[in-house]
Amino acid sequence: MFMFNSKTVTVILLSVLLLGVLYCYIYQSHRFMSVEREEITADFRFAEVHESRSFHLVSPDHLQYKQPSIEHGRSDVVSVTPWLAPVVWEGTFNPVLLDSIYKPQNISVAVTVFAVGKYIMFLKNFLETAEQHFFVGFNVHVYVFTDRTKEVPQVKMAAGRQLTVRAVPSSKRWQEISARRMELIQLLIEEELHNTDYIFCLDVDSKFHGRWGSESLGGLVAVIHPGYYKDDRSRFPYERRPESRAYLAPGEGDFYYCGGAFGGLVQEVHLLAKTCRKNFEADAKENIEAAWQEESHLNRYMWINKPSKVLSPEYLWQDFKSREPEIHIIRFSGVVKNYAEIRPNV
Ligand code: UD2
Repeated sequence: MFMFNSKTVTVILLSVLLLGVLYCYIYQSHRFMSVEREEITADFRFAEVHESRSFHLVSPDHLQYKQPSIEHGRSDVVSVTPWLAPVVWEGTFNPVLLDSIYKPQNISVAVTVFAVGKYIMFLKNFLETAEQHFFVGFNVHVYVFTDRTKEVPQVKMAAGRQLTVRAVPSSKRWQEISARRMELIQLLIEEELHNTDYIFCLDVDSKFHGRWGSESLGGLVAVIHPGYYKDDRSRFPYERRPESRAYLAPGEGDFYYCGGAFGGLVQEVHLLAKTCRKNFEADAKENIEAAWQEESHLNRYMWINKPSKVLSPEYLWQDFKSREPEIHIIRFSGVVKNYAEIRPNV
């Protein structure tokens, strides 16, 4: 009879053990890889559906509108970025054509607006003027974040438009209220906006004066700040301390974008909000607060992730500024306010 000696038995046992370990490792890594692949595929499919909707522009047959010219147009302003994103100015688009492309898509647009503490006083004007000018005729869902839920004004809204109030805690620091918006926008998207196409995040101390509609739709949408658009980039108030995750070095940056208005496809804004929040919080752990809180992080984000549509300062003017010749229309503007009176801290 064939007999195993103890050496052979040890070798066999070790080989079996090794094979077992190898099997577990291969099995686990295959599982991990397929989960990752599924997530990527799912994300991709989600993006694909939205992308195809935003890129596939179907115009109704027989629509009559002014012939577009290839020789004449706005020559006093630049209407395309170096990465070939449109910069939207009055006179660069046809609103009737755009609405007739987007209305049949039955798109939904969410709006976030924060009215914490005394900023509740701006909400009525914001909501009333939004009814008159913001995506008129579209499905619009306004999300108001406030600590004064009982003071939210009753504003009559047209069919297809609705308002939801979300309670948020008060804060003793305006910087925190402003900056925490990214976190709350991220959570709102995760919790409620699965079936929403686009989102715009706007400052409450503002009002609409003119059309803001389908011409503003895009993947990632930024608004050029009215205060700096004629300045050299060295004068932009970016975060300049290299320790901060919002840092932009001299010689970097395209435009200075507003923290008071940005938007785009829901999944794009989700990534923006999540990234800015993460960077803001990582900075906070090291006791750094960027020069202009979330606005600085947004500017850093947009430097790397170029907006696919840029809105001119018509989309966020400031009432205290005198009108410039290239501004043919003011669509949305920040009202004049007394910071000392309305902010919880100075
Ligand atoms: C700029 C930006 C703002 C933000 C800030 C930096 C524009 C036009 N504005 O404005 O978006 O990036 O710089 O942090 O780009 N809020 C309250 N309660 C408060 C304080 C703020 O609800 O007590 C909310 C409110 O929605 C307000 C927003 O935060 O509109 C921004 O605060 P702000 O208007 O005081 O900031 P400001 O004027 O410095």
